[in-house]
Amino acid sequence: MSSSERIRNVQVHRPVIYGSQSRLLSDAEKALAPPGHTHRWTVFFTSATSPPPPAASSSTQPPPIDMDYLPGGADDLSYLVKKVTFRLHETYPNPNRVCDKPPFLVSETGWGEFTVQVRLQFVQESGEKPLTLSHAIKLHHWGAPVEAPPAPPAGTAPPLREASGAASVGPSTGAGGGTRAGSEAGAGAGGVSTPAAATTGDGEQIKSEASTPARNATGTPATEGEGTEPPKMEEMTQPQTLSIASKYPVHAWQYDELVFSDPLPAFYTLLNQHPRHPFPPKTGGHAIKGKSTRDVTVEPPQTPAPAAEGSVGPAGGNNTPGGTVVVGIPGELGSADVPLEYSLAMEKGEWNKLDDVRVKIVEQMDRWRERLIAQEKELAKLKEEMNLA
Ligand code: SLL
Repeated sequence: MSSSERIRNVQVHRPVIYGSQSRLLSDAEKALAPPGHTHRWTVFFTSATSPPPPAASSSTQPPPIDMDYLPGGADDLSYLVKKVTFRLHETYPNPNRVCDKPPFLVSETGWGEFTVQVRLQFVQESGEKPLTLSHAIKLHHWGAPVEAPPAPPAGTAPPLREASGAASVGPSTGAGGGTRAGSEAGAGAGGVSTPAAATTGDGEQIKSEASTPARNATGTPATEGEGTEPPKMEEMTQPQTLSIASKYPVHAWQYDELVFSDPLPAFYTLLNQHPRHPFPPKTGGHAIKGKSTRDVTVEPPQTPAPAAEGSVGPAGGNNTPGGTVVVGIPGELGSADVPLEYSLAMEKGEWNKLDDVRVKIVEQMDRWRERLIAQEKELAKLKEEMNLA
């Protein structure tokens, strides 16, 4: 086989994460930032597996929240990715930011949301065309804001009651406790979505952001299109009541897979020399472990919370023995529910969801088939009657 001849019918997948993380600026940061800037955001592209969490400390205190935590990165993708260019909004100086080695990220301050183009260029020997991903940077949490209760005495944190009931807060990362028996075998790689890629005229592939499972399904991205103008001075000087959620980082990232079809032999060898790190079996609680300070205890809803089952992750719903339901940030349908790290359990959960849908489709087809048979019988009967008449 010549070195330029592609290996047919072979596909190699490499799981990645791309998206953004953002948070409010502290007062000290605001003083140093350009006028009107309210947030720090980081847009990034990385391998999907997170490195193992640091060894647990002997302290009984939960680890402090890492306000700038980014997931993934266990695999160094530089064997594969030569360059990542982030195309920012034109209000930024030099909007084309090039990273020619990991970490592939841009961190900036600003006041408004916009969509960033993430252009991946692969190593020469791959023979792969550049791929442009698109990501909408999020600065604001989703869901109805929950106002902070009056400040508790120092050192205490009263339980919060959530307006809409905790049941609705469960993310559909679809993993963990909700996985079903008997479907173990199906939970292989590739059981997760592989968004379609389109090709532009010049042959470059453009991928639009795939619809993300839970995040887009619940809540409204209420602030889309907001922030077309910098905040006015009087708004900035007005003391504002901040919702609890607004004090936490906004996570807007997604799992995806780079899929290389019919690779060149040299590239195939290269890919095989760099296998991916597998996901941990379960989300190990990276920056935030178990019932951390980020979790808020709310009273259980009237009816059992179906969404609390089958979800994991630091911000996922979790039934605790005492009957309380631990959820993510109240008022947060969406951004707080994005898992901080991906696991095999989540992959399995996604697989189960697909499997459930397959079963439903087959049932639907059976129903339609029965209807068709009945109607064909009816038609035959009517025809016969006509012939007799
Ligand atoms: C829009 N969503 O579509 C807006 C654009 C631009 C954000 C938001 C910082 C730039 C600067 C910044 O936050 N730009 O320093 O002014 O029109």
